[in-house]
Amino acid sequence: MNWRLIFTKKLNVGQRLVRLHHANAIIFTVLAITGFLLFSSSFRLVFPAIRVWVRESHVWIGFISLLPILFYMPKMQKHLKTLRKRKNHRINLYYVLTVLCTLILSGVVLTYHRHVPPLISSSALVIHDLATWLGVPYLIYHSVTRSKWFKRLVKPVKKEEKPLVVEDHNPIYRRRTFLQLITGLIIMLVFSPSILKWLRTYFPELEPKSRVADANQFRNPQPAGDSAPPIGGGRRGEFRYYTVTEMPTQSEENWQFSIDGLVNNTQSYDWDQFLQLKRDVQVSNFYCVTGWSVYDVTWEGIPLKKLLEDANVTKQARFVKFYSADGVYTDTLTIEQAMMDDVMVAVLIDGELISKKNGGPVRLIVPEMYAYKSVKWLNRIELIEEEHVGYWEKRGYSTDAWVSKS
Ligand SMILES: Nc1nc2c(c(=O)[nH]1)N[C@H]1C(S)=C(S)[C@@H](COP(=O)(O)O)O[C@H]1N2
Ligand SMILES: [Mo]
Repeated sequence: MNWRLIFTKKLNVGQRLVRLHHANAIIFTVLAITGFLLFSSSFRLVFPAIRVWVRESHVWIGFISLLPILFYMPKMQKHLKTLRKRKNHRINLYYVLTVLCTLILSGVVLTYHRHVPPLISSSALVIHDLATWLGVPYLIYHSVTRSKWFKRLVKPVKKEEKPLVVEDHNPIYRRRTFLQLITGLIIMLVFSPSILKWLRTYFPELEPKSRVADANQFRNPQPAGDSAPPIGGGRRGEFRYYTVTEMPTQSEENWQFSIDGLVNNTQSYDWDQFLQLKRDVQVSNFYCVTGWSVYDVTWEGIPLKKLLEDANVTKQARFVKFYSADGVYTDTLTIEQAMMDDVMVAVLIDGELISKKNGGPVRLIVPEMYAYKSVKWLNRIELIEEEHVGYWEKRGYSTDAWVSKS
């Protein structure tokens, strides 16, 4: 296609609509692909280094996708007139426009999610996902069944074309309906695993039983009175389970937790010793920088402050580095941040052991910062002098992880 033609005056409305339509189709294909990469957990595993770059591109192209729609707006009246007698085409048009506008609006909120309350960004993410899974398969179906090669497949082009007769028993129509059905089925098949994965974040019951049963076989300690329901519990929202490696398998026998580096008393605990440490309960919110949040989560664990006091940190230490049993993920806090009262080395959620996919048996919780600070499968804390740059920070996430309180 020739992009310049979109802007020239010589075209009539019909031709312009076709050009806008093509521009839109290309832009949304790129958005669908980049969006899918951002959603995909395999992408998180295999290409973490370009994740932030893909997100930036998705955002920019998202803004560009506004242009064809803005150009279209003045022509909409005329377009609708041409569709006066074609109800299906009109419904199609309204549907497509609704999907596009919903995606763009929720996308803008997500782009600036650090400036809006978390409740709004969580809703925007749900809406963005919903519009994606309800809209994108349809948009693809629409593009395929309206494309030239599909039409050629239905009705091979011949020299002397006769006008189509609109009758149900016309073989061309039957063939078209059949091919449309097949196309629809193929698209649904391709999309269903992702849609199912998305639905599972909201309906954990959909998870196959074998995966719900937690592989982590640690002994459940006695929860504090206000940790388990009915006093504890009551969190709102769902976790999306993230990992950048295979989830590490840990067992009670070989589990080790250590605090070392610039401390006077290097500490090392096995599971029994770790459960002897005095635990607190806190209810806090959990914010992921991609826009989702879980509210009022009841965690029970050892305040980090307490562990650091036991280890007796030396004057030289300026940063606290956290290691994961996955062997790859790390992050850091300054000593001052690490000493905040609500930073917790958590062992229980709602009075039960934290599940493996949720980062158990032991994970860090830093409620006032985005959750990329909350290292899962935490097994080592090292006190250091020079700043360490964490896993995601190295790959483009902001070193300022504070959640704005506005
Ligand atoms: N070891 C490890 N810790 C991690 C991550 C990870 O991939 N690996 N992801 C971080 C991010 S970005 C978030 S949002 C939370 C997600 O926690 P959840 O998987 O329990 O929902 O864990 C954080 N801690
Ligand atoms: Mo995150």
